[in-house]
Amino acid sequence: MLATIKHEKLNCWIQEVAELCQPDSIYWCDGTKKEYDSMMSLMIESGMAIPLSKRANSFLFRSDTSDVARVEDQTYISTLTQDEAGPTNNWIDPAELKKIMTDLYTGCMKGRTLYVIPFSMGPIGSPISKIGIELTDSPYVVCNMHIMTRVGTKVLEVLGTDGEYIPCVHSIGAPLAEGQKDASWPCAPIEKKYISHFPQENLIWSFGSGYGGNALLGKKCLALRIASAMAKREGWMAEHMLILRLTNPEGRRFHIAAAFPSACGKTNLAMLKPMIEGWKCECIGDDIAWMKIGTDGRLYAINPEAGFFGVAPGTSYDSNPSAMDSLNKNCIFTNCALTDDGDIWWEGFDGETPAHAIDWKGNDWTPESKSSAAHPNARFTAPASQCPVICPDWEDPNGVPIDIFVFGGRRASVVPLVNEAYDWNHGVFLGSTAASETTAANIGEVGNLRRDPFAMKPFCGYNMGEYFQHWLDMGNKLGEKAPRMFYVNWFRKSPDGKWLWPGFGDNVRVLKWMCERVEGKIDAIETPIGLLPKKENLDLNGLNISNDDIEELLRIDTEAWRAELSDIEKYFQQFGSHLPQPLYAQLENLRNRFK
Ligand code: GTP
Ligand code: SPV
Ligand code: MN
Repeated sequence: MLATIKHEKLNCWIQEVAELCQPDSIYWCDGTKKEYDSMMSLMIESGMAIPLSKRANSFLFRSDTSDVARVEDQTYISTLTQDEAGPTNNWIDPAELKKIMTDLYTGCMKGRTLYVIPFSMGPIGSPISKIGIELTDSPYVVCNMHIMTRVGTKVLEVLGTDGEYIPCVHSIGAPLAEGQKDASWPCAPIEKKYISHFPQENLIWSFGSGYGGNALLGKKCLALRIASAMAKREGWMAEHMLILRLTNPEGRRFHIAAAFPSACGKTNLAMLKPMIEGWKCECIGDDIAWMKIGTDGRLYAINPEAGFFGVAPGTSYDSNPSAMDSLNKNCIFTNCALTDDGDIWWEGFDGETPAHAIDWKGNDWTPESKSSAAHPNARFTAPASQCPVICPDWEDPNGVPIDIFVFGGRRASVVPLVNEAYDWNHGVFLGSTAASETTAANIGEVGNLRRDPFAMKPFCGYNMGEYFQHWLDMGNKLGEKAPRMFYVNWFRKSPDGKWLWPGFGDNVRVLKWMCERVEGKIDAIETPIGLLPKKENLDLNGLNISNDDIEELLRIDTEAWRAELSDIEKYFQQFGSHLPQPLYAQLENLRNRFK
């Protein structure tokens, strides 16, 4: 196949990487099922993949304990100046970083195969889509990329002899000496992991990790960090957002894009099973949205991915039946527990807790064990096409017109269930000040409150202050046709630590309120922080929730908000001259509304 590729630049680059990394062989991926199956067979043979007797063509993997999530502390935006990367990104000078990584890459694929993965983010050939080529020494990555992106020969056909692509280099950083037995999850030690982006040359270099967003480079690296920088230059948007279509009982469709931080509810909302009669929800995407202004002046979104890389723990028929129904076949499970009858299991799974299982580290586990059976960031990789509520238009190259933006996060207190922005700039203020408790999706402490603006803190490929300006600019361009903006918090707790809001399928009640606001059917209460629902306008039919809890969910704690004001002021300071003036004005307005 190599001989048929007449793309000189591509061939030269592959040659260069091969000379540096010194793999035993080079293999071009064609994206076929046959290829997937043979790659999986190799991994079963080596002991890396465990076939699951209960789920057709599905496999369990257990990662190294150092390699279980994204590594934000070792993720770099390497622009010419540090100022261009901004205060929220790690930065190393490009020449210096390339030197460090070139040393690491030298000979790093010895004893392994270099796989060439041509992939498309977005439907192949769509004007919004982008082509990437990932070079990796991990067959696990190849199989995951088959599910998460569109891989194969067709991509090369679109590329032709001089088409543009985003080069993505990936190595697990674990060369094999002759005769050396491979680890069941080879990777480099934590201090040698580097996830590097060179947005000014659209280049990605990843080393040392085989897990998730560190290794499946089409996802966070290309579709968010590199794409966000391209989008800024070219006037479109690349966001950490789910996309869904909600149809009301009259048949009117609303398209909603929502940005919540990692492990804060995008997959669950994207596939929600509405708990109120007559409303229908269809999933378009669960993690990333690429959006462009269409010829009619509205904002259109596509999902650049082809699969779900979803958080496993907590997923059940009770919380997310459509996700569960997507997992019956053709899936990859990573760091889940294995039951004695050959199925996967995790905390929050339906039914009885197994009396015995093998935990994610490969050890015996019983309900008495001190640690969890699945890792909190255990994930499933599932084809989007298997989701029973996938929208028939999910692959429409033109995308769907967005009516509503939702921002949010995990806040045990302060932030109410829902509020609406007064206008676009106020919405940008809400997005830019979003805060959330940290989760297991990143290696590091869990439960610390931090600002995660637009859920993009780990994913913005340039100066966050300039990114805020881009949001303001998009609002100016969209004018009257701009989506309406809302802020939600499903995670408010009572003083004794219980969720106040049932969440999941009941979140449709909040979405219904938003749709009725957009239709102009209902008015709202003006408060200092935004427009809040009148209690009687929230559809709580069939919901067993006390009046006190509803009051608490909608309560504005003035003292807590005053503290928030000074915290936002401090937070804004780090952006210096990059912070757009209108956001200072918004802060001033908020302060005044509390007077
Ligand atoms: P990434 O894939 O990391 O970007 O995450 P995500 O935003 O898609 O997160 P996901 O939907 O997988 O949610 C992860 C966690 O949030 C799980 O533990 C869920 O059980 C929990 N969760 C999701 N929705 C709700 C909700 O409405 N209420 C509550 N209480 N928990 C929720
Ligand atoms: C996230 O952490 O936001 C994810 C998982 O969606 S990963 O692809 O690993 O980044
Ligand atoms: Mn994500």
